[in-house]
Amino acid sequence: MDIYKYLRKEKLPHIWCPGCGHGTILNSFVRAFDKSGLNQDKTVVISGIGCSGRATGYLNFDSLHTTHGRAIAFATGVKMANPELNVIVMTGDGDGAAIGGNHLIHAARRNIDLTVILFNNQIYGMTGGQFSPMTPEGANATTAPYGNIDRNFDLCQLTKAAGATFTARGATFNPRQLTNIIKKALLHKGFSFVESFTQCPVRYGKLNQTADPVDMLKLQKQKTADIKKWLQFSDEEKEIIYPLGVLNEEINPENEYTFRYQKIIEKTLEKGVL
Ligand SMILES: Cc1ncc(C[n+]2csc(CCOP(=O)(O)OP(=O)(O)O)c2C)c(N)n1
Repeated sequence: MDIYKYLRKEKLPHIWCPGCGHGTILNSFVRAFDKSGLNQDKTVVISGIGCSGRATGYLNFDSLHTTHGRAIAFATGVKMANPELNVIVMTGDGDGAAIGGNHLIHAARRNIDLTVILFNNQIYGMTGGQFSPMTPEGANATTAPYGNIDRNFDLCQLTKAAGATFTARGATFNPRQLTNIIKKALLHKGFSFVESFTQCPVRYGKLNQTADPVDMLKLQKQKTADIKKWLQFSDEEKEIIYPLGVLNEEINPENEYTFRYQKIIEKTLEKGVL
């Protein structure tokens, strides 16, 4: 596979710190896209602001690098204007779950055909390590030097409850699984949400005694389990271990937002309103 077909070589080297996992997600995305058979010229990648937001700058697709927390709002506009396009959002846990959390739940509620890939490094990386809604309880951040007291979200459960018809979780320690998950999400008709754990040794790790990226990958492995195995766990184990894999998939393309909107357009045309 020619990976450079999908990358803007002139934008490299990237800005990500040594040991950062964001490049692994980008790599998994490119491989997933290649396997999906989707048309690169009919695909738009959209991001907000953050280290994760830089991903779209490195991708050789039509792209929009938008404002912090608003990638899904822009993506909704693009998809509504041209439902033929494959519209993909790349966002961070701050961008997508804090300032942009509102857009995330409403896009899921509408079941609009977007694929959202959320780079969860459990912190605001770009701005220096403030805690995000995904910083674990008890973990340190520059704005929580004595430990974070907030509980964090389960983003897959949140988006599923809001109406997402595809939710999945992956992690950078297992890029092969992540690639498979992203490919399935890309091909899903409806709102698909993929959360990927990614290590941030510089902003998160240094404050939490895990500055070595390899140790962070080992920790990811310890704190996660494949969904098939996870389902056998006790309730106590399920509280502390995250399931990986496709967690929810409902196939009903007629329930998709732009499909339903098209029906309204047709109805008004029939009645001669337009
Ligand atoms: C409206 C607005 N508020 C705040 C900021 C500052 N800001 C830029 S990136 C960012 C957080 C990024 O964290 P995350 O989305 O988790 O991405 P990461 O950098 O960790 O990949 C913040 C608060 C901004 N650019 N715009």
